[in-house]
Amino acid sequence: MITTVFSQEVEEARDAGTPLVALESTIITHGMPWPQNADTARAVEAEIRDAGAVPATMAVMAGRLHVGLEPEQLDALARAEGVAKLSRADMAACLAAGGTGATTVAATMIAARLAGIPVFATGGIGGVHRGAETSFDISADLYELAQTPVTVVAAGAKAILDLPKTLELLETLGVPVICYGQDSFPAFWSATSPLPAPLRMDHPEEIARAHLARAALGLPGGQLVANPVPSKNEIPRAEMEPVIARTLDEASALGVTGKAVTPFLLQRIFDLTGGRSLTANIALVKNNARLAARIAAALSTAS
Ligand code: PSU
Ligand code: MN
Repeated sequence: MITTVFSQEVEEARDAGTPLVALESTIITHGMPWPQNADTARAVEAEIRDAGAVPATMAVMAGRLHVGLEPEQLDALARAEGVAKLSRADMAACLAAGGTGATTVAATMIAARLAGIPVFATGGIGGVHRGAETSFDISADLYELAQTPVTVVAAGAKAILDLPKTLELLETLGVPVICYGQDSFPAFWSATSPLPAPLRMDHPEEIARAHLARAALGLPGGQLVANPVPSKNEIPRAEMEPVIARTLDEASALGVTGKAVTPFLLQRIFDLTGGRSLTANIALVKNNARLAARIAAALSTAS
């Protein structure tokens, strides 16, 4: 029914049993401006290779599901405009229509499961938006974590969100939130937050064992590994909060809703921080890629 295309290096990794790490493409098309998006995508892939694993960047291109992109495909996606942002609700429709779309966290988890890749690195997951009690804007990423068995390494949820509500919903959905090496939940651009870590682990091997234990218990769903941005690249919360509040006011004044909200906020935060938010974002994605590669290696020896 659907055509899956593996990149050459993913194909070789599958044959050789080399650990794979899934990567999303919405961060490339909707999360960062060109050309930093292309540079970052390449740098993140390189981090994974340096750690002995192989990157599998997911995307739908011309109606085919790509698991791993060739360098020229990655570049074309980074330059493309008007690419769809695909989540659980619209991924199949895009494939059926022969369309092209970038995968969010939810859609990347679906592709990773299909390809047998248990670990995925990104920047920050979507979550419960501030004001969700009236807008009902809650990312499908949370529900995907509840049902698709992929361990997602992120710097927490994007701090534009309502982080306490996001953690509450993750708990309700039975998603383990594992903070890596610290006792507080990271806040994307900021390494820490006042929110206590629901779970803490300090070793990739332990995270891998927890992933396997969930499967052994017959539990559906994945794990969120919340890995703080390296402290030298962080923007402290006290500095971020007024910026976030201002961009949220702008979004509501302009009537930005639905899928456009997250890309709009990220772009305005980039403008208002003079690009520092992007520097932090790039550093945290690379950091997440390194940790994901270590978890993938631990999983491939443990299973
Ligand atoms: N992380 C980033 N930048 C991004 C995203 C994550 O550093 O652009 C994307 C992810 O693809 C995530 C999506 O799934 O934002 C969430 O969008 P929404 O809030 O509309 O569900
Ligand atoms: Mn949304």
